[in-house]
Amino acid sequence: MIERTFVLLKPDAVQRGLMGEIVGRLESKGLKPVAMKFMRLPKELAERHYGEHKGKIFFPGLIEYITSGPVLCMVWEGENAVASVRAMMGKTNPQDALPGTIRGDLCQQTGRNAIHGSDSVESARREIGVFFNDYEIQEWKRSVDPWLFE
Ligand code: D4T
Repeated sequence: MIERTFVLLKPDAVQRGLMGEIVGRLESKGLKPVAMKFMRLPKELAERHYGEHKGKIFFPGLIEYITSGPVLCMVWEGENAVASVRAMMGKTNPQDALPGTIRGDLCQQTGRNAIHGSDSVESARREIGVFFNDYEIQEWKRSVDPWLFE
């Protein structure tokens, strides 16, 4: 099933110069970028995005970190894109993330885990709606698609 997922490269990924590496992995997988935006998250947006964690001990630090510098917000499309990107990211705690995953290969701690990806098709739809207007999402044909999709 072709799906879309919302992906956000966190301030640590930007500061560490890992945007190219991570975007490269998603491209190499054959996922198609349909939206990208480099921005600094306003506090309200960050708090809304992580609303489910409000009240937890790590919430204030999480909001401070995620709003501390620019992030790269993206929408990627492909076969089973939500689960596919989650698998490529690896477990939330980089110490539990397997080698070969983004967090397993590139990160040290949960509080600096480089990437967010939607955890369900439903949250992908919600997050894409929060971060992007319709005109910022590109429907485009890619000439290699017949070599990725039969
Ligand atoms: P995100 O949402 O950033 O893609 O992460 P995950 O989906 O993999 O994990 P999550 O929602 O459980 O955590 C959200 C965010 O909070 C940070 N965090 C989490 C933290 O700093 N300390 C913690 O103990 C936990 C559980 C990291 C990711």
